[in-house]
Amino acid sequence: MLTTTRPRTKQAAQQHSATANSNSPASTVTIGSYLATRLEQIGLKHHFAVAGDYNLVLLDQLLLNGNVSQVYCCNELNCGFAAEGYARANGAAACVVTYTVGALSAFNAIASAYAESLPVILISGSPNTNDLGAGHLLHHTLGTLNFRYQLEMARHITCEAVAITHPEEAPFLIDKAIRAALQNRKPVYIEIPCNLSGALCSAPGPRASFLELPESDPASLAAAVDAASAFLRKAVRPLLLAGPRLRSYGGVNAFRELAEAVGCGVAVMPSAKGFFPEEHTQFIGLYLGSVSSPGCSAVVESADAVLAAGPIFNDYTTVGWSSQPAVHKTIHVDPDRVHVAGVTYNDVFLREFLTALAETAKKSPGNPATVTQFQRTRVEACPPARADPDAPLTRAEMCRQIQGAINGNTTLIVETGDSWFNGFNMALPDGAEFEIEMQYGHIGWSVPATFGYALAAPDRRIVLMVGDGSFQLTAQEVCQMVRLNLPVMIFLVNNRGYTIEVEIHDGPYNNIKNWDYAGIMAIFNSTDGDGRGLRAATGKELAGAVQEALAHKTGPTLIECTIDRDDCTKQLMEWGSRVAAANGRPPQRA
Ligand SMILES: Cc1ncc(C[n+]2csc(CCOP(=O)(O)OP(=O)(O)O)c2C)c(N)n1
Ligand SMILES: [Mg+2]
Repeated sequence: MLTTTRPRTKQAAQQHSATANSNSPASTVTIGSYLATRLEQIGLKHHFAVAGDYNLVLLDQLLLNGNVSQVYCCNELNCGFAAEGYARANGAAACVVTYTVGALSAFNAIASAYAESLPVILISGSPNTNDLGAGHLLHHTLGTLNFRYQLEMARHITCEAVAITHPEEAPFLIDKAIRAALQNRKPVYIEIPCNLSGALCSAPGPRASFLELPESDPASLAAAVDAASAFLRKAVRPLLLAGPRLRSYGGVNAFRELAEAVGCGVAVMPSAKGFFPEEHTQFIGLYLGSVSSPGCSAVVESADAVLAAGPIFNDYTTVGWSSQPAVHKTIHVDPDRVHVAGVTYNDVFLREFLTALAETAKKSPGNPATVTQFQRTRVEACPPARADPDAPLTRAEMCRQIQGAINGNTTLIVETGDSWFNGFNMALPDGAEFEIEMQYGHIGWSVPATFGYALAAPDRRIVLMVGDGSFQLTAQEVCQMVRLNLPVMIFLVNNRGYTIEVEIHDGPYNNIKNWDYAGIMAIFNSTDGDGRGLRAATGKELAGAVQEALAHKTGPTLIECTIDRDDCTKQLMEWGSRVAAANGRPPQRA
């Protein structure tokens, strides 16, 4: 018997009944085609893939859908990160890999999507159902008769993991997983046996209710809003702090509305840079404890009420636990609950809470005390001086020139390393976006993630800053930018090592083999590519390279910027020493 998927909401029920009529009597499609339709319906124009015999029929089925292009990656780690980057620009993403040898590599990137709250759908081909329970040993496995381990491992790094074992249950399981990803803003896992991708199941409706976020408990929401608004009203110096989860949980616009209703100063956490316009009159800077942007930390730390929306306070963002707003001064808004001065309101969802609080705040007069305080004490940043064009390139001159390439249509992507701090110091004009993977912090993330992001945002100017050490992990994926003619600008910072690690704790392990990074582009181009690899060892060379990169539209341009090994930001030096101190705390006695 074929089942049809059952809608859960009124809106979906209407759509479903329209579908049921148009498709009746129960029409059928292959499981692969069902999945392709669902991917299309949730707004994907691409999915990422690496082929393997357990997924080949599935890839064939997905190819039949002309509205979702199949995009290939060099390996499954990169494939997962490409999807992670795509989800940042597009809201969701999918990647398809083969069993174990592929999936276990992809898991690292899927864990990143979990940490960064991005709905990435990982689809893995798996063994033929006839082999399960038949005592057959299979390739690409552990060489045991256990074929459940991959599903069990996936459960730890996804919010839903399903394995299809019969065509009849495929529509239900696929929908269940996709709905979970979109509602929780976390990755999910779908396992499809190689002999089922082409098997028939019931046809999908025109659109399921995937995008509906869960609703808050009304009483809990009202109580949280009452408590938070009283807390903000009685504050002498209220302040808003944007956190990294704000975007994933749909709160960016509501946050701005709330900020404008309260009229107070607004700071952003590092991973929330760009979530509030930097040119806004209420913007007071990037808050990162003692290495915040100028004038910001004094205002944040002297505020008597801080509403932190979707924050992540970890050892890095608190600068080795040296700066975390005190609980009694804080309204802490999590994706699914709110804490007001330590009192928790459950089942209150971020976007609804911020929207309702903004409505309430509009009824009271604003309190601009923290904006005034910031303006009184701020030191006008003087534009960095242009270096002697023939002098050896410095980090400061490199950043000055990269800043010049950033406009309102730019997305600046920064890799783990001193590129984080260089990125924090960049000014974002209105419309510019900023991407960072600071919770997971996997070096090498940025190259495939930039590839994925660039595919999803073809009209934006994509600028990547990546260190030499990070680049060496995932460099191959630049070839996919060449293959698809993506005009990404890559600033490869060659400081001959793991400088961020040098500042935390130095040793011989922080030295790396030098590469001819600019020369690598010729290898990726081979006979048919149009990537450019340029070298800049002086300001003059960099200026010429930037001009060439801006004009080059038929492929990526990698500019290898050579700077001194110790030429790093002062913020990295201080942050590094504090993180080292936190890492080095001796074990506590009971
Ligand atoms: C997968 C992974 N392995 C190791 C690390 C530890 N780690 C963090 S930053 C870093 C070095 C980054 O060096 P580079 O990209 O050259 O940046 P720089 O600070 O030199 O600008 C390392 C090894 C990590 N974050 N992720
Ligand atoms: Mg380096």
